[in-house]
Amino acid sequence: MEIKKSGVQALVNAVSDKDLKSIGEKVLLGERINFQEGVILFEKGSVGYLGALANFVREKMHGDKTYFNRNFHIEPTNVCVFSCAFCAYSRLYANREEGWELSISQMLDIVKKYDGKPVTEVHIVGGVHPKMNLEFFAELMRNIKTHRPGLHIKAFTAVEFDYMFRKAKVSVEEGMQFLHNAGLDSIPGGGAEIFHPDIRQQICADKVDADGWLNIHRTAHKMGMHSNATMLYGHIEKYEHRIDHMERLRQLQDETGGFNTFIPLKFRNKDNDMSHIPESTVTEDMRLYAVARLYMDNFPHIKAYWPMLGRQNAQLTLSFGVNDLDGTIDDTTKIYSMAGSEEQSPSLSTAQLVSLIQQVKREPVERDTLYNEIKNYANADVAEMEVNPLYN
Ligand code: V47
Ligand code: SF4
Repeated sequence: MEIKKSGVQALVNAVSDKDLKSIGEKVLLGERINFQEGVILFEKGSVGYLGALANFVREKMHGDKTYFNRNFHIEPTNVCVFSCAFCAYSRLYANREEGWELSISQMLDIVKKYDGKPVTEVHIVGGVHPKMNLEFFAELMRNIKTHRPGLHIKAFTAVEFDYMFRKAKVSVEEGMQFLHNAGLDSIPGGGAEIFHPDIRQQICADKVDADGWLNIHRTAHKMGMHSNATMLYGHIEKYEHRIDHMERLRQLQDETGGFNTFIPLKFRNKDNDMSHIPESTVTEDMRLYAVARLYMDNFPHIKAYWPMLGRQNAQLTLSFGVNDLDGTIDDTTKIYSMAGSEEQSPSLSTAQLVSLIQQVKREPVERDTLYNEIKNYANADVAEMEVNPLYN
């Protein structure tokens, strides 16, 4: 570790820009960088410099460990009352007969498909359908827990919570407690997009605002639940908006400590009302991941969601601050593929995920949702795993 520090130290010493040098020195000393410094990193930091600093922090926190979990997704519906400009779902409301909506028993059938398989988490997120209310989802939670009590339920974005609580006329505390009692264990990070109102007004004006999103997560944290946070980047936002977004999350994390993971989501431009906007380059993606690792100093984990980036770019992020690759996912439904992600029906076997991580000389570690380590695959033989049904 010391040798690596001296390498980054030499890089910091050699950089001629005085702002980048002083930020680099702060990072090496483990000091927090401020708003202005975050913006400077975006404006002036080369991909190489940002990557070296972020990798230094990543390795100081986690060494080569790269986490993943064994999970599957359920999307209850693709119909949505909101009209986010970047989302392929939002068009469907007017023609909702073309969309799908799953009943509780259909969703339970999906859960049952994994009986006997060593998955640890179900991730449930979808559009906001007016008929799927608080009681419906509480019933779903209860059914899943009755069928498989040990399965961790990570479900619903703050957008879905906000709608179902308002419709049921309950407070955030009451609604969250009700779902928690029914079996909800933790909360994924969706719906955050870009918090700053100048951008939010243009891309998703009609859904929960920044304070509402943050308050839902604060409430969950205070009940002892953990959650994730996302940021949809690479569209019309400026560097200031990205740092503003990260700053708001960093402040809430200082207050509650309830976030596990920050997940930057790359804007994909297929089949939505922002299709005219070009997607960000891989270089800009890597710079973003690196700044996220540097700025979000109180977030234990930075996750690359591989279906959005593609597998090879996800591997690359592991040198730019990322230490988590989400999971096996097994999603046969549509939100990402509709928006143009690399993966049409994202799913990787455990053997494939382990191999992806080993190929770039990192240490694969299977975790549960709360980052308890389940198994270290540093010395695993992928060829053997591939013929073992436990890993496929
Ligand atoms: O909030 C929608 C995004 C999110 C597009 O917490 C798009 O573990 C890119 O939050 N281009 C929902 N992104 C998904 C989400 C998530 C996914 C995986 C893991 C976790 C977690 C959370 O999907 C939405 C929105 O930001 N999204 N459309 C698009 N065109
Ligand atoms: Fe609905 Fe979410 Fe899509 Fe917005 S991003 S239209 S809230 S599914």
